[in-house]
Amino acid sequence: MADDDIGTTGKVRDKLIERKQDWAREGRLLTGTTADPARDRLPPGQRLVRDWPVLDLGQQPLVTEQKFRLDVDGAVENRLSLRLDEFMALPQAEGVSDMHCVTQWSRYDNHWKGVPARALLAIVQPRPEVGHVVFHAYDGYTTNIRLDQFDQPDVFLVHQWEGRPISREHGGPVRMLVPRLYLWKSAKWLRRIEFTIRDRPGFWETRGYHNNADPWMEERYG
Ligand SMILES: Nc1nc2c(c(=O)[nH]1)N[C@H]1C(S)=C(S)[C@@H](COP(=O)(O)O)O[C@H]1N2
Ligand SMILES: [Mo]
Repeated sequence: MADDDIGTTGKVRDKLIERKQDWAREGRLLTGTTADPARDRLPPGQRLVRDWPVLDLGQQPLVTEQKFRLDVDGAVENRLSLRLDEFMALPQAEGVSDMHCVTQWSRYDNHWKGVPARALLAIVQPRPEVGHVVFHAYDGYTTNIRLDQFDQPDVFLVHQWEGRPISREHGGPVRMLVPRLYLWKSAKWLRRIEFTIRDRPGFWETRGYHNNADPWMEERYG
């Protein structure tokens, strides 16, 4: 399967995607309230979990060190195409953040290690006209955010969770972490980061999910 081609052959997967699209149309799980992140740590309609649920399109690519490549391109001054050891040699930092999934679970105090988005920005230097970022993954998944949402101190390209390498099911060796947006914006099995001038909605964004995905505004669908 090509990197940019979501396989649509799996019947089970088609059913799963259809069901989620139906939920989006029906506005399932919406409480109709909003909250202030400064006051309310838990966004509306969410409940806390202690484990870390696994959600994806049902296919978990095996991205070996041998196979791994991370391309950073689009409208940037300096493009990158990194092997895993080259990625690990970029500036690293640790962070603690909460996760919020549109399927209603939240998990507090996750410890991460990885490359801060801002460190990457300093290296690749997006051109002034860049306004958006598209993440591409090894399973063909894509998702989009604005540049100002990427350019935040708590956004990381992560490779460790709770002191251990991120597991295959959670998107290892390297996944995105954009903790103040619903978790579908955090692409697992990261393959490519593309800086774009115009917005390009990704896999779920073109299937009824909200483009902006702020949990405190309950931007689940839209
Ligand atoms: N590559 C890829 N990334 C993905 C997905 C996916 O299907 N493929 N699913 C998204 C969705 S809908 C969610 S809720 C989170 C789940 O991450 P987790 O399985 O580590 O909890 O991953 C997001 N990133
Ligand atoms: Mo999700």
